[in-house]
Amino acid sequence: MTWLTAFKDKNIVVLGAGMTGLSCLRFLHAQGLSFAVNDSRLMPFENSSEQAQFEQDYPKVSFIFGQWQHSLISTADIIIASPGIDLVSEGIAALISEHCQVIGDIELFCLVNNSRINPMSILAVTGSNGKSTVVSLLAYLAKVIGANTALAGNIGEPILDLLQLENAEDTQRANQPDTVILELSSFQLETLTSMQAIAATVLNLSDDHLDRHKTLANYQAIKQGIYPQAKIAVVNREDQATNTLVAEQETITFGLKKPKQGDFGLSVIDNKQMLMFGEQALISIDELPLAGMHNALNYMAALALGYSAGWSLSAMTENLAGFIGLAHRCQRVVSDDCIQWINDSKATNVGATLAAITGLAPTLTGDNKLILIAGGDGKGADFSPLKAIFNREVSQLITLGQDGAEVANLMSGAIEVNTLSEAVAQAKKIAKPGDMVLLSPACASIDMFKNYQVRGEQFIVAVQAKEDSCH
Ligand code: UMA
Ligand code: ADP
Repeated sequence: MTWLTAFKDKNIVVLGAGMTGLSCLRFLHAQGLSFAVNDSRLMPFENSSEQAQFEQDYPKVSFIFGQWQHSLISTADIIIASPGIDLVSEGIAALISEHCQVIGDIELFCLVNNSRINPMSILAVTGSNGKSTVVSLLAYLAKVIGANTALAGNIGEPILDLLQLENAEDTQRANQPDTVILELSSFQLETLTSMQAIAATVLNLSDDHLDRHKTLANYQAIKQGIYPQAKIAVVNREDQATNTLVAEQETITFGLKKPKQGDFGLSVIDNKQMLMFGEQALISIDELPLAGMHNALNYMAALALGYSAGWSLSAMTENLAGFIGLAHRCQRVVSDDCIQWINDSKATNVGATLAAITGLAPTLTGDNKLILIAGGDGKGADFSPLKAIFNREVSQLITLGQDGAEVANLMSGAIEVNTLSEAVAQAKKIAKPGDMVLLSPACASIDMFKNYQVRGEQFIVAVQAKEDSCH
C-alpha cells in the first residue's frame, strides 16, 4: 500500500496553521486529499485578508480557528501536528483517539520519500546547540563542492515544500535535491519514526525545552531517538549524552582529543591545534573563522556528516574557512566606542551561554572586563551550571525578562532592568574601552520579543544609538 492509498478517504486533520501547517496544507491539497486545519489561536494569520485569501485558494479545506475543535480531533484518523503543539498537554491529549495516527510534517515527508523510486538521502542534525550552524555549514560546503542538496526543517524551511506538489505519482524531476540537510528539533523528533537517514547526529545535550519535556532524561531520550533512524551515528565524544543506544551501529565520533582511525579530533602539531581525521591532519583551527572549541566541534560534526554522504574530505576541508557563520551567534556589533559589543541573542539556553563565555572570556586582554546581559524566558531550565563561570569570568551581570531575577541570583551585585535598551544603557555607563559587553541571554526571547532575531536587532540598534568616539 502506498502512503497515498493509506491517506485516501481518511479524516485528516492538520493541527497548527504556522509555517509547518501551511506547508502540510499545500502538500495535501496538491495530492487532492480532503482535510481540515485547526489552530487554537483566533487569528493565526497576519491579518484577516490573508485568511480570506487562504479560504479562497483552498475552498475545500475547512479552517477552524480559535479553539481545538473536539469533534474534529476526536474523530480524526490521521493528525499531522505542528512541532510547537504539545500533544501531551491537557487541552489536547484527551481529545485524540487511540486509533488515530499522529505524525509530524517530517514523518509525512519520510513516508512519501521512502516510497519513491529514488528517495532523497537525508543527513540529520539535532542537539541543544549548534544545529543551525552545522546544517548551514554543511549546506555551504555542499554548494561549493557541487553536491545537490537542500536545507530543511527547524532552520525554517518546511520539508514538505521539497516534494513535487503537482502529482504524487510523478517520478523525479531534474531540480530535485539528491540530499536533504535536515535540522531537527526535539519537538519534531517526537513525531518522527520513519526517517532513513544516511547519517544523524546529536551534537550535544544541555537543559532546553524542559517546560515541555519535563526532565532532562526525557529530552535526552527524544534526541537519541534520531539514531535508530540512521545508518551512521555521528557522536560527540565530549558528551556521553549524545551516544547512540543502537547496538553495533556504525559510528563516527568527533571530540577535542586525538582521534582514533576513522574518527575526527584535535591534535597539536608544530604548536598548532589541527583538525584531524584519524592520523591525517586536515587544517589548523586558527585558520577557521568560527572561534571557540564549541565551533571546532561543529566543524568536525559537519565534516563527519559530509564524509558519511561520500563527499570529498579534502574538498570540504579546503572550503571550511569560506563559511563565515550566522547572524546573532557571537557576532561582533560595529561601534566606534572602543567597546567590544557581542550579539549572541541566539543563546536561548544555558549550554549556549556557557559556550559563549568559555570561548570569549580568554580573548580579553589586560584588565579588560566582561559585562554580560542575560535573562528572558528560561523554559524551566536550571541556571545553576552558569554560577561558577559567571563568578569567575563576568565582572558585571545585567539581567532582564521573565526569569531575569532568577539569573540575577547567580552572582552578587547583578543589576536588574526592564528593557534591553536600559540594559545597554547600563552597560555603556560601566564599560571602559577594551571591555566586552556580551548579550547571551541563556533564555528564549518570547517573553519580550517576537523572536531572537528581533532581540538581536534591538540590541544592535541600542548599541549603535549613541556613537561615542574613543579617547
Ligand atoms: N498553535 C496552536 N496551539 C498551540 C500551539 C501552537 O494552535 O498550543 C498554532 C499557533 O497558533 C500557530 C502554529 O500552531 O499558528 C505554529 O506552529 P508551530 O509553533 O509548530 O510553528 P511553525 O510556524 O510551524 O514553525 C515550526 C517550528 N516552530 C516550533 O517548533 C515552535 C520552527 O522552529 C521551524 O522553523 C518550522 O516549524 C519549520 O520546520 C522555530 C523554533 O523556535 C524556529 N524551534 C524551536 C527551537 O529551535 O528551539 C524548537
Ligand atoms: P541551534 O540551531 O541548535 O539553536 P545555533 O547554531 O543557532 O544552534 O547556535 C545557538 C547558540 O548556541 C548560539 O549562541 C551559538 O553561539 C551557540 N553554539 C553554537 N554551537 C554550539 C555548540 N556546539 N555548543 C554550545 N553552544 C553552541
